[in-house]
Parts: sequence; C-alpha cells; structure tokens
Amino acid sequence: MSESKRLFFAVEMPAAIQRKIVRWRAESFPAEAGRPIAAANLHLTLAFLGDVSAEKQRALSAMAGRISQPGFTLRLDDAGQWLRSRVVWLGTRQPPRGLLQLANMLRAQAARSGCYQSPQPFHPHITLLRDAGQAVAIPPPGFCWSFPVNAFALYESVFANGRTRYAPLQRWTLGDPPKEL
Ligand code: 2AM
Repeated sequence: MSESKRLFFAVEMPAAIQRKIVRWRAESFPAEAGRPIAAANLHLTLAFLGDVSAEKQRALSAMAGRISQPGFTLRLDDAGQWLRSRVVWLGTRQPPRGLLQLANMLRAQAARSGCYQSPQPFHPHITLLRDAGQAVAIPPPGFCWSFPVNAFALYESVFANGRTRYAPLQRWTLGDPPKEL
C-alpha cells in the first residue's frame, strides 16, 4: 500500500515578494511575537487536503488540471492576528474574484473527493508567524505589494530534521486575464 502525503493547493509567492515580506516582518515584530515562517515557505493556501493517498492525489490532480479560468492580480495590503489559531498573517482587503473562484473550485473538488474541508469560509492569508498566542501590535502595512497570479500549485508538507518544508509537486497555469476593451 502506498503511503499518504500531507498536501494542499496554494498560490506561490514570487521570491522578491517573499523577501519583502520577511524584511517587513523583521522590522515590525519582536522576536517573542511568534515563530517566523521561512521565506521559501510563504504561500497562500487555496485548499487544504490533509493526508492523501497516491490514488486520491492522482484524482485531485486530474480535477485541478481541468480548471480553466483567467489569472488575477493579488494585492497584499492587509495584516492581522488570529489568536485562536495563534497566527499573524498578511492578506488582502479585497480578494479578487479569480482567487475566490479558484479556491472555491479546489475546495469543492477536495470535498467531493472525501478530503476534510473546514466549515469555515475561505479567509485568504499568508501566515507569517506561528505560535503567536499573545496579542501583538500589528503595524498597518505601509505598502501595497501586487503581483500577477498566473498559476497555482499542489504542495507537499514535508517534515524532516525538525523542520517543515513546503515542496511544490505540480503546477497548473491559469489563462490570460480578460482584456479591457
Ligand atoms: P495556516 O497557515 O493558516 O496554518 C500547510 O500547513 C498549509 O495548510 C498552511 O497554509 C495551513 O494554514 C494550511 N492548513 C493546515 N491545516 C489546515 C486545516 N486543518 N484546515 C485548513 N488549512 C489548514
């Protein structure tokens, strides 16, 4: 029997944005605020899949490959803390329709495949700090970083040598955004 993998679909962050986020985080939060996520691990989850067998992974990949929708622009201009899940996050005040559509589609496909899906609505966010159980002052992001999202990826969460690494396994391209006439 093949082993299962811990998987999720996510939007990858361009390396330049990862670097900007890490710089802003270092300037904005004291070391005791929480455990920083490594730059290369910064991502925006679209659908969490949990532990998935190889067979189910193939089915989920095939469904993801049938998604046809235009790309969109993601604008990072919001930050906050969720004390219940003990995370400090970066996000967007106005999630683009394409992002919500993509996440809803992947979450619906995952649910149909029997993957656990949180009953919580989709709250797009990039986790910056974990174990942030004490309320911290969140400086208003004095930035508005935008980047085009032309693809999404299936990630594996790999835990080795005391560290978690998110490894992209597969990537799908989104179509061109509709042209303004
Ligand atoms: P988080 O950053 O808000 O914790 C890999 O662990 C990714 O999957 C992370 O983005 C994490 O979100 C998300 N994730 C982990 N467990 C989850 C769960 N039970 N429900 C939804 N998302 C989850």
